[in-house]
Amino acid sequence: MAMRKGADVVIETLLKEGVDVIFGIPGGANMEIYDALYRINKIKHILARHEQGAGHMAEGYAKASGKVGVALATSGPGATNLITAIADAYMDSVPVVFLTGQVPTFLIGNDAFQEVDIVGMTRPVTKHNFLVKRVEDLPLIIRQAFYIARTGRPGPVLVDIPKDITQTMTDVEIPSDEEVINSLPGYKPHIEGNPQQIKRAAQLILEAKRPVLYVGGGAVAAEANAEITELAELMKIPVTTTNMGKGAFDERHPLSLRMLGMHGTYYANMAVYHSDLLIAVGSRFDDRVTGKVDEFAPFAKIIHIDIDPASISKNITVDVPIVGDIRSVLVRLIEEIKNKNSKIVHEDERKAWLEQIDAWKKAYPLSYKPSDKVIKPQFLIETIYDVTEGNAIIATGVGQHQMWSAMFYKYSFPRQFINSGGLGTMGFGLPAGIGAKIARPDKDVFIIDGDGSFLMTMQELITAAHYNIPIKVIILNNAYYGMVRQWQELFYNKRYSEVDLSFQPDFVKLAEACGAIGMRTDNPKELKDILLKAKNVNDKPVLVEVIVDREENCLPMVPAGKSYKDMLLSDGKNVEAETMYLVG
Ligand SMILES: Cc1ncc(C[n+]2csc(CCOP(=O)(O)OP(=O)(O)O)c2C)c(N)n1
Repeated sequence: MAMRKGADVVIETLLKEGVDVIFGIPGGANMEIYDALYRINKIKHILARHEQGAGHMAEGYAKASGKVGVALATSGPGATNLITAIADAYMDSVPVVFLTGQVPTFLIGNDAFQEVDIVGMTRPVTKHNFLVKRVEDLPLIIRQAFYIARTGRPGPVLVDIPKDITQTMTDVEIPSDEEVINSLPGYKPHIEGNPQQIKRAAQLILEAKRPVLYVGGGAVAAEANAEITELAELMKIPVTTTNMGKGAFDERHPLSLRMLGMHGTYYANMAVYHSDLLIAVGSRFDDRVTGKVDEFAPFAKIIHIDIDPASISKNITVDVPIVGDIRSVLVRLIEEIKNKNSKIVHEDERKAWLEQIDAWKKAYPLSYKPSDKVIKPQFLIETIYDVTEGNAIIATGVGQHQMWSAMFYKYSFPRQFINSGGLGTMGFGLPAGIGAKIARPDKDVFIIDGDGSFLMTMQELITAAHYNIPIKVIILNNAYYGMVRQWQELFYNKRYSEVDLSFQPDFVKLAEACGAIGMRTDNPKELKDILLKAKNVNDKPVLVEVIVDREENCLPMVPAGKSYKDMLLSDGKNVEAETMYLVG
């Protein structure tokens, strides 16, 4: 191998990994890498306007494509600015490699200019992290980082690279796939599930009277949507997905219960509450899903299929744990069921179960009070659904707008709904949507953002305009930190403490100042036309500010830590679950 700088090795290794785009910001400690990027000129670089934005762009790219995203920052403040995105990727199991510059090795620990211990700081929020100490280790470490990020339960991996390492000349070779795998003897994600447990699961599924499939983000990561649909149809099992699992099962399918949990549908929550068998697939029993754990699926046996052994029985004790790749386990499970002639033992009870679910769907669909005077947020989401014919990728910030986007847009394919589920990061939507559009230029990308969330990373609109990325940013403007206001209304007797955002920038002028197109409406009658106009712009970003009903609440809702029985419905009523159905 020829002699070249460590920085060139970084780029060569990224090329070997198939990286076609990097999101980042340069600085003193990563300047050699930027110089190599310039000289080798084979990887597109998107210059973010804040490292947090670069990190979320890499996440959005990874979430939309299934490939590993890459973000690059300098040492010190560049690296600390990435931390929110790193934590976000960790909570949502997003495969991203974060590369940070570091002060030269001989200055580490000396309080050098722009020095922070980013490896120490990110240890709790990375799947793994590395400090490169010798230039010879550089390509192997970067390749290990990619391998760890995308295999097993995916997640963020950080590689901290001191400046002198990027300057040192080396003839190190880029290691092969085999060398990478052999260099990590302690890291062997399970692929095949245990055959005995799969047999038990098949038997339980055939014998169940009231089964429910509860599908999470792991199913999206494993690209198991076809197998989930096959299992659901074969065994006539209703399917509910988590926020992260959206798109793993078509929400327009008659067996879909849509989302469960805090802002889930009435019928999903009732079905889980009354089920006698819950088949959890790539889901982690998050507290936003379970509410009060003792009252979550209290009558059900639980099967849990997951690639991550650490998530089994972490929050809820399960009866049949199956650790393995979700798609491979489901293929085996379906085979096993077919071997048993797919004979459902309690046909009549199953039929009654599906009828009961249909009755719940009819009695309490997702609903709101329409208006022709003011734009209802739910109507906004429905209109976006209409205008995009259900085909757009939707990215959101965090708050009411995120939950309305989860409820009133129907998702039919994996990687369609991109939002911050685990960390709940305001400011995620705009940069993640930019990353998603770069990953999927063939798709319309609508970013549905809250006014509050948008303000947290709004400078990335400049990035979108700089590269003529035709994203559609729809700001649902209620001039509040709406979700917090809703909690204050419901649980703090309307004491609205510090949630008023009515002192605002002029969003239309702001968009124009950033190089985007700006539009605004508060009129339900012109909403559709304005959204269509935005959809048809192909050469630059568009921002549409939509003034909505200010104090609309996002319902139904299970209050935090409560059970499904305490669900608040959109008509203001409470539910008494036991009275709705006789568990027999
Ligand atoms: C970075 C960050 N800070 C604070 C919060 C707490 N928080 C959750 S929702 C919310 C309000 C969101 O307001 P907005 O983006 O305007 O959306 P809306 O709820 O009005 O739709 C806040 C402050 C958070 N999730 N993330």
